[in-house]
Amino acid sequence: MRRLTMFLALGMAIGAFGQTYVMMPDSTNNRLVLFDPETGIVVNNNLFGLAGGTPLHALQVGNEIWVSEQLGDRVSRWSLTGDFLGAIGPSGLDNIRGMALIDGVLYVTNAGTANGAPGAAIVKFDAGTGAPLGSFSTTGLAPSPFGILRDGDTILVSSASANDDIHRFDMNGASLGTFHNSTSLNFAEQMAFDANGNILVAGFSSNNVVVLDRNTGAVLSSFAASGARGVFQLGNGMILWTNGSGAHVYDPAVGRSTLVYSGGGRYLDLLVLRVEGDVNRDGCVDDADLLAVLFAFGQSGAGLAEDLNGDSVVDDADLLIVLFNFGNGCE
Ligand SMILES: [Ca+2]
Ligand SMILES: [Ca+2]
Ligand SMILES: [Ca+2]
Ligand SMILES: [Ca+2]
Repeated sequence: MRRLTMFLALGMAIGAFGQTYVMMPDSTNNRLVLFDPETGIVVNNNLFGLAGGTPLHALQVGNEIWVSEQLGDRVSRWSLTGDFLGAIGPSGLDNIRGMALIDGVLYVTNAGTANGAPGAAIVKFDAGTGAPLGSFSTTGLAPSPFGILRDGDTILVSSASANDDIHRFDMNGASLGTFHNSTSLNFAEQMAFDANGNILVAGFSSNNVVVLDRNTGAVLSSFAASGARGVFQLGNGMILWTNGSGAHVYDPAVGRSTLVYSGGGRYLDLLVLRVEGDVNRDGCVDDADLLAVLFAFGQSGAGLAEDLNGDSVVDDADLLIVLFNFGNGCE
């Protein structure tokens, strides 16, 4: 009984820290959906409405959410509460899919040549200003690029058509060779690291999710996943994956998937919401945050965690932010 009580208390405590979510654009209902990163359970089936244009991949960029629109030929920018802030494109983009944010640079997979776009390529933008930073071609290597995954100082690019299913590039776009190309995986969409550091890939036409050895690219395992598009490793060891029917949780222990959300399933990515005044980012504004500000009081410089209003000095303004938000996010 005591053990059960402790378990419940722990569960509630974890719930209090639930500021991290998995987000997914629903391309049928044009809205952003949130899942629990531990269990894959839907937390919010409509955080806010999207503009349409087949929203495919939502990425957090600072305090904004950027969404690739495959048919809209643009990356739309949204506040965390769903205010439309503008867009990158359609100039220079056509038929875009998955994206990645790497060291302040937005990488966008592009397939078409309309709007002055470069065809099969990765198009880069400054994630701070949105300014274009050029592109590199993936023609003949990842002929219809669909997803990007950073792996150390390299990037993997998945492709809807071989060869290759997945090709490796350096950060400047130079080819580093085939990562994976076989009939076990066809029309590769989203890639993600699994709990062991290997690479999950959604196979849209091979109707599966495969696990590839991070070093060799060899298939380690796979499971059936009809028309798979998105994939994400959950904290509980199960796999969240998506397709045109919605989102599913695969349990490796029983070898079965369960539908957890109905809609137009697309790519999955993390959304981390910060509670205002939460200096130590444990999801709760309490005396620990107050003490942190007091200890740092008077310090100046860029990027201080205790500088809550971002004016490069820790002073009474930051203290007031903690006090005004005291107790927020706490059970
Ligand atoms: Ca287009
Ligand atoms: Ca293949
Ligand atoms: Ca805190
Ligand atoms: Ca300050």
